[in-house]
Amino acid sequence: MTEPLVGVVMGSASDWDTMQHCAEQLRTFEVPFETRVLSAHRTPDELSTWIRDVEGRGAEVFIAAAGMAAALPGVVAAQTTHPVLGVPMESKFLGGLDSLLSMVQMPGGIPVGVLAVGKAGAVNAAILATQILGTSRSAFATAVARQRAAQADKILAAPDPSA
Ligand code: RP5
Repeated sequence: MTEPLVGVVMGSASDWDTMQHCAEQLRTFEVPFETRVLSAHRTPDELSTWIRDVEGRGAEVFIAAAGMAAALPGVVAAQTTHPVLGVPMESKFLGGLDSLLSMVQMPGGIPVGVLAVGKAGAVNAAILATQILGTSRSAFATAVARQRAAQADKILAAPDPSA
């Protein structure tokens, strides 16, 4: 079995509806990854154990998704020197602005790269993780470039919405 290059963690199983799009994008790029539901608040010890474990098995990038008081990416970043990408989940009462602000205001010295709220962020986190891996693995860089070209072709094939 291929060991994961990306560790994808989410604070609750309720985040999967959104994060399945991240997993799907990683699969499209054939990036080996592993997903876990682990919470900074509800399962802090198990989260630390998993970070060490998945790093030991080769993970080079982390994607962490959480909603509300979204501490998860920051807590992951505090425990690894690999890049951590945060995906703010849309939340019931504050629409995800709470998640976004919780993630983006990291103190200097412990960075988290924060993506858009919701599905766009989930997909973009997967693309950005693949781009990071692509700096040392040309197959991943090529996969991203191909998708970018296909995306442009699709738009340019139907440029007039009134036609
Ligand atoms: C966060 O709280 C999770 O990431 C989730 O987005 C949110 C709500 O969690 P549940 O109450 O649905 O488990 O920790």
